[in-house]
Amino acid sequence: MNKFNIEEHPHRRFNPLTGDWILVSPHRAKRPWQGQVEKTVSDERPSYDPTCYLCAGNERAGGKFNPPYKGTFVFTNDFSALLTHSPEGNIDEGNLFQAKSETGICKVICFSDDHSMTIPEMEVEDIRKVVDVWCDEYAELAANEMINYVQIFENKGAIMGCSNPHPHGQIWSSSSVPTEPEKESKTQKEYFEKHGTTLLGDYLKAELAKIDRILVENDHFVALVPYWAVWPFETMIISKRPVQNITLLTDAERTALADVYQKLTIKYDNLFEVSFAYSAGLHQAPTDGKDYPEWHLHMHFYPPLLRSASVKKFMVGYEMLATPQRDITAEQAAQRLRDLSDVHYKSK
Ligand code: H2U
Ligand code: ZN
Repeated sequence: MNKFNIEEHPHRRFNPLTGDWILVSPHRAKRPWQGQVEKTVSDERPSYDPTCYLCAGNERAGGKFNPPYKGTFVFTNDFSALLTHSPEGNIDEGNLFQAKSETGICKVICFSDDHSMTIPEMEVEDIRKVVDVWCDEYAELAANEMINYVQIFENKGAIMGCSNPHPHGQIWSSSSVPTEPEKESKTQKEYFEKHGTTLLGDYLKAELAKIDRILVENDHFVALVPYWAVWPFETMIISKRPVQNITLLTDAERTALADVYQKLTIKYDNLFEVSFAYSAGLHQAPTDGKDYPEWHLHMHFYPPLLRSASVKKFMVGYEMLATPQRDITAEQAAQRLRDLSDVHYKSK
């Protein structure tokens, strides 16, 4: 029997942020592919679309009109998944039937008045305005006694179920801490109590010493492929300074976040020369008024594409029933992304 080689042999990897294990099968990456043939779809769009419910001045479902905004624009989701005034209630029938009423506030953020834009095609100074909106919204929602967690996210691309190509993101804030941040809260607290430093601070230091999973680095942020990535081109942005939430970022750090967000998404677009779909979002400390020194601000990117502009990874079968699995290793994915140009393919 030859020696275990992480580049070649099936293995499990641990995600210290969630406590989950994933399966990696590097030997399978060599298997032949006879799948869909690529067809190039043009994604050219006008700067203004009279039928778009996010463009300035247009009517939304439900009859409200967007103002003639420039830059960013925030509004309360017309079809909010959470409501401010749902009645309080609790069902607890012997542990097996539990339910609790839940309240919250959902918002939509237009990143730009330009319908044709996407984050990787926007200027850093304009993405910085999006970061500023995130900060303002987080602060406002955190000040609301009802809200104990603020989830800021971006769902990009029809393949991710995004309903409209107009550049936008969402915020869902709630009275409970949802499942994923709850898991990360627990693991980060345990780590901080044991080591006195943040889990992601130590992880980032170790990654910067290794280099092989680093994609983009500026003075204040790093984008990398996490060791435990599940999606083929999953990445994370981590702040170099451990901060609990975005409102604690300095002026220079806010711009650096906009910069790394742009550079990472340019690499994504360049991978298959297509506007690259993903779900991305910030993870930060709960907003229940307590102090969370263990919480380290970061952003996850979960893109579904695997092999080309249209061939996506399916989380099905074994993944649904047992554990997530990937073929190409995190290091191979990082290498591919790192080798790509920092200049957007459309502007070449
Ligand atoms: P996506 O980012 O997944 O496409 O969702 C867009 C959101 O916009 C969605 O949550 C909201 C939907 O409820 N929306 C409005 O608030 N007003 C509208 O007129 C249409 C869509
Ligand atoms: Zn639009």
